[in-house]
Amino acid sequence: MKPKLSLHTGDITKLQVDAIVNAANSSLLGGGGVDGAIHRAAGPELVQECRLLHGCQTGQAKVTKGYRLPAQFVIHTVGPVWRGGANQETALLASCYRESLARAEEIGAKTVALPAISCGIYGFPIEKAAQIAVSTVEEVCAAGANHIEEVIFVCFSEADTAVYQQILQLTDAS
Ligand code: AR6
Repeated sequence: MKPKLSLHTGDITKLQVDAIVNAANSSLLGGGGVDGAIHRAAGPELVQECRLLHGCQTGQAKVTKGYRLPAQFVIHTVGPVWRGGANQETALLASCYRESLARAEEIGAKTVALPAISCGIYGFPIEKAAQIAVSTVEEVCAAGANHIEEVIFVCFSEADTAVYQQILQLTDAS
C-alpha cells in the first residue's frame, strides 16, 4: 500500500501516532529543540534507554519506546550540521528520512510523524531541507509499505508549513 502524506503545524510531542521521529545528536542523550521537548515529555526513562544504544551516526536512526508520550515509539535520527552544502549534507539528510522510515516499518508503525530534521540548531536551510524531506519520503512511499499508512510532516511554525505546503502542492494542510 502507498502511504498517505500529510502536513501538520504544531508540537510533535502531542501527536497520537505510532512513532515520532526525533532530530537528535550523535550522543542520543538529549539536547535542545525538538530533542529537548521529546525528552521532557517522555520523562527520564527515555534517556535511560538511549544510554543503552551507545549513540547514533549522522544519517542513521535508532528506536526507543515513547514512555510518557502519546506516541508508542521514538525513532531517533541524527541530521547533518549545515556547513554550506558541500559536505554530504543532502545525502545525509535524505538518509535520515530513509532510515527513519525503515525503522518505522520494522516496528510495524502505521502512523509516523517527522519533524524538519536539521532545520533548527543544525542550520539546514528550510527550502532545501523540505525538498529533500518530501522527495525522499515520496520515493520511499512510491515503493509501497507493508505497515506505514500515513506519514505526517510536522512543522513548528506556519512559515515552515507554507514551505512544505508549496512543495507538497497541497491546498489544505491537515
Ligand atoms: N515539535 C515539532 N517541531 C519542533 C519542536 C517540537 N516540539 N521543537 C522544535 N521543532 P532542532 P536540528 C522544530 O533544533 O536542527 C538538539 O539540541 C524546529 O523549529 O530541534 O536537527 C539536538 O540534540 C526545527 O524546524 O533540530 C541536536 O544537538 C526542527 O524542529 C540538535 O539540536 C529541527 O530543529 C539538532 O538540531
